[in-house]
Amino acid sequence: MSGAVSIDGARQGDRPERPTLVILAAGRSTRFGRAKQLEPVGPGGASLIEYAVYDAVRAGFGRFVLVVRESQQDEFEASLTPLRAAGLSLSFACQRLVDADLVPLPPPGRVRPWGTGFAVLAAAAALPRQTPFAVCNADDFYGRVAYERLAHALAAPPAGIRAFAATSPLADTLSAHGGVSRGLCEPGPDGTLLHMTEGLDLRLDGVAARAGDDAESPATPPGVIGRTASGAAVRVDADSPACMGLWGFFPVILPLLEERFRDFLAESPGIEDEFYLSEAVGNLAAAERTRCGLVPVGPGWMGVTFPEDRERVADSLRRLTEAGAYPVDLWTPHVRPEPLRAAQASLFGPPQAPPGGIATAPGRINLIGEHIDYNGLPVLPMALDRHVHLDFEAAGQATVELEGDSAHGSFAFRLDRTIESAPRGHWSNYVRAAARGLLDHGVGLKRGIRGTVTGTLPEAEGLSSSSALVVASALALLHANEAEVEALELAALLARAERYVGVQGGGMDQAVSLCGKEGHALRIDFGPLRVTPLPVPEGWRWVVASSLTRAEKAGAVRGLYNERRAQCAEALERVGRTSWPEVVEADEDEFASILARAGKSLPLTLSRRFRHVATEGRRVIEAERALRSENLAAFGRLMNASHASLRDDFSVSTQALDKIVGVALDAGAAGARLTGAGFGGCAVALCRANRAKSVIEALIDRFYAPRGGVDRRALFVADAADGATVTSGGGVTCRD
Ligand code: NG1
Repeated sequence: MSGAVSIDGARQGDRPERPTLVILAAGRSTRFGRAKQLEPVGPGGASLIEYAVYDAVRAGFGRFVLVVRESQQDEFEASLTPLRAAGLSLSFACQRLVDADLVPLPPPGRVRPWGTGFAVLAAAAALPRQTPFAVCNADDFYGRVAYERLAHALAAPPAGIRAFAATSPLADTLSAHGGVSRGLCEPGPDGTLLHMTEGLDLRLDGVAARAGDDAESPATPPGVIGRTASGAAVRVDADSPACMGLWGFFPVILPLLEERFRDFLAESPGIEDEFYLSEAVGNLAAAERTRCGLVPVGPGWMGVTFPEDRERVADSLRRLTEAGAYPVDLWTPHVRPEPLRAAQASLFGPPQAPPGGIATAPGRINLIGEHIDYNGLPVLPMALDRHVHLDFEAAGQATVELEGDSAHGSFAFRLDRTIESAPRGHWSNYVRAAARGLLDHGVGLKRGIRGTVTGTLPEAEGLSSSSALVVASALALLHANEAEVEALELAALLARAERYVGVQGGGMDQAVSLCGKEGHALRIDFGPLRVTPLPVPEGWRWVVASSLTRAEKAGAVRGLYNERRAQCAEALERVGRTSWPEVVEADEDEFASILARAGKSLPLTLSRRFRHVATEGRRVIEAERALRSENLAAFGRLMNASHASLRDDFSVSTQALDKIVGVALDAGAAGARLTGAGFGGCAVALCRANRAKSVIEALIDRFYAPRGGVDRRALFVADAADGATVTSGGGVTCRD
């Protein structure tokens, strides 16, 4: 067998099926001022191109084609020598203004390159005919997860899909230093691309400025404004999917692109007009000439459009390096990238080792039904489009070894010894709880996991980041051990397991994180656990607003929460009842008399706790009716009553939460209440879509601005999302 030994230890030529990465590096860096593609940004002096190659190798890519301007080729060759020295297959394609076949004559006055769509055509000759390829920009950092997700998509494309656009929420891709260009995606009902437009000069609209000018944390954006290539103004939702130039294709795209480029030339473009890849794929999708899947790639993306962006990117790379995600020197022989990971190897070659993957679990907001899950009463939460991600590989021995960001650090523990708790408040306790829960349930965990935990879900905000971590850990452990537990059974066992951490919680959070359904709230019943998805009506919006106070369940909140749980049990017993459902399901007269008797017989605090649980239980039943009949006003009134009860009878609200609720209602919300355990954390307001902007603006003006501003982690419009998954297959399915 011949062929150079590649960086991952495999022999090039052995696996012709490995995809190629095309790196577009011919841009002129006009806003940056110099050749930013080669700018050293990593702590060891590596450029963003090198990070792209490094991440792509680990995701299973086998060849690299750099598209450059002719005048730059020598500079690039010299600068990327270490990659060749490391055994990588690296070639160059030149992007010229004149192309023998496509553009035989030099266009008079044109200096500007033809654009990203043409750059891909320039690489065509260097691409193998049969294997898929990806395209990325040389001046963007997408992160390892992005390449892995794209590699997964290319390895197992859904029927008929031969193109993929990697996407992130638009607001996460803007620069604090000026307008940027992004592919604005319009997904169709089946989640594939309906259309895409290149948005230019995109920036948050004016409201951001009014909440303070903290460049690091722009205020919650009601929208993003910019223009199209033809000069038309655009305004899009800040959370809409944007493509930052990372794509996956099968070679059948090339003749279609060429056809579009000929059409573009036939329309006599101006000397500044560009043939954008985004527009070309968007038009092909709109004309149903190609189907393009959207691959969300999470929050890792960073771009360098302006010189000021460089410092932020350099700083993040330094932190990632300190956390062990990258070596300082990417290419020296003794710190080469790890061998190709098992999960990726199985995609592009025969399966070799136990599986790895990415376990993703959402947080939640509870719409109504607070502090009643542990009393066995139904609740009505929805899964959030904010997640914990656990990127893992199966470990040979029974050891769990995870690393978080620099604030959390890393830890390890063994599965084949008694799993002791870490000190109170340590994040590893949630992972330990998941492992203990599975082991206690009889699941054999012979293999451990090694990986990193990242996420978009703020902690200690009442959005259930703790349960999302428990769920993601359990899914990763199950997956690594090729074991399965049915979703509801898993939710129930994880609810019990999370109590190892010390909070005597109910079972709502784990169930919704596992069984959430996009566009739906979930009615969750207990004893036995059941879930019923209920569609959220078109035009209802949930505005989530943080009180800016952490509800730290590892701290004081733990005692307050457990105290309330005990008070509920005591109150029920003292009124001579055996179950809360029996109280809540009593007929009107009987219910009134139970409440009256409890009011007389119980000490004041217990009678208040009793009244909250009993009335909240009935509100959930009415709220389900309001949701089913799309009666927004009725749902809103129930939320208001829930908040008043949590504030006055259950004593879990705070002044800040009350203030948020008041401001949201003044601004036209139909209802608002604290969500989650309370004692800080978030409130949720329900409003019609056309009111969301004024509710957000009022919250910024009257709550956040006086407290120093807000960012989009703290104030956002929530969409109901699907439950947890493991991307490389497996996962769980939920019974409706
Ligand atoms: P959060 O908001 O995550 O602290 C807690 C409990 C829920 C439920 C709510 C109050 C856990 C894991 N979660 O949620 O079961 O009781 O409070 O409704 O303890």
